[in-house]
Amino acid sequence: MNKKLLSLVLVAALAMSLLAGCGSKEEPKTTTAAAADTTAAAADNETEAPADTTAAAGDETTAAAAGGNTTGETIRVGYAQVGHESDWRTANTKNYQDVFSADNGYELSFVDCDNDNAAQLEAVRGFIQQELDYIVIAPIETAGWDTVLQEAQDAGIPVIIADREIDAPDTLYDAWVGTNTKNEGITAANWLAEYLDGKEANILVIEGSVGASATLGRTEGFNEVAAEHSEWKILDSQSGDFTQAGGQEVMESFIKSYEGQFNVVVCQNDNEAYGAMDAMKAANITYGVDGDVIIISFDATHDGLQYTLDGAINCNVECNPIQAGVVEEVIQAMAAGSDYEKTTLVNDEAFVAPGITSEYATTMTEDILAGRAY
Ligand code: GZL
Ligand code: ZN
Repeated sequence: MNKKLLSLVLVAALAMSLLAGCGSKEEPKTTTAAAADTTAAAADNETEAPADTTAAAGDETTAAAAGGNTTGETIRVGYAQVGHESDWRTANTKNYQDVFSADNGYELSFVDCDNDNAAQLEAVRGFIQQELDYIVIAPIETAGWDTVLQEAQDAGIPVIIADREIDAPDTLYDAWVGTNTKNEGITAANWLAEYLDGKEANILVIEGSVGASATLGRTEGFNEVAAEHSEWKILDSQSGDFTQAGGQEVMESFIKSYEGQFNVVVCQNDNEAYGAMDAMKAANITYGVDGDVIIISFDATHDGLQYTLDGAINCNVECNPIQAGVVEEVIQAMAAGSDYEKTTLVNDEAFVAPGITSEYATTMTEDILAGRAY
């Protein structure tokens, strides 16, 4: 049994499918649970999952059962969300609004912190003042959390860190639910090595938001594998802030400095890839499976996978935004006073354009795209 199949069997045995809300482009005002079922299977790559994590639990029925507050009283949850910078973020926000709905027995205080650290700390302090029951934080940056987490702890409010990671002692928060972005970076580089098969790579990287663990992880993971390939050169690496405008701007400046010298562009999320494609098109630079430039992207959102299916993006490494169901199960366990996992890893996989077969990624098909929930 090949490694990928083995890991799929392992993950299937361990994890159940996640309940997923359907993503939408606009910031949803109110939402109804339009849940579809996605199975998050892990793609195998060279590193181990971090210690003491469990695969995301909760198949559709479990999540539906858990998709409801069984304590008999309304639970007040604060969610300090990164912002609205990307399609990934929109899908993540909608998922939280679907799961922590009034119908499900919750009162969700949702704050879109617009990628602003100060606003995010203020939002958390606001949750503490309102004496909410639980605080969930998707941290914009890894740094600067100790003081406010101590304040939440002193106020006796459990805190769940979600999506991204923070640089703080894990005694300062009660649980973590998210993805392993270093593994995502490693998967992307492992795929590139397989695809290039020894050929040279002159690589440009459009990084995510400065100081975000997703940026740090993808960069660290990719660079760790890149260091094993003397035939690769990373020409430049700049932040596109996880936005389409940022991706376009950085790609335009890269073209000015490196036109004709690069054959790989790594975009640390789909929205940056859309911007990079616009910039390359405007400069008559071809990309994708039939082009001169290989594009690697992250997130595997709906439009990102459409571009992958179309061959415009060669490889797209998923980062699963559908995490609210797992966060809810942690909150329900806390409310019931029962055990819960301190860290829960939401599994990802990777996808490649039709015509590409890979040990590290699944070849895209119409059916896969049709079956995706975001
Ligand atoms: C990843 C998440 C990142 C996505 C981006 O876990 O934090 O933030 O990759 C999003 O699309 O903006
Ligand atoms: Zn090599």
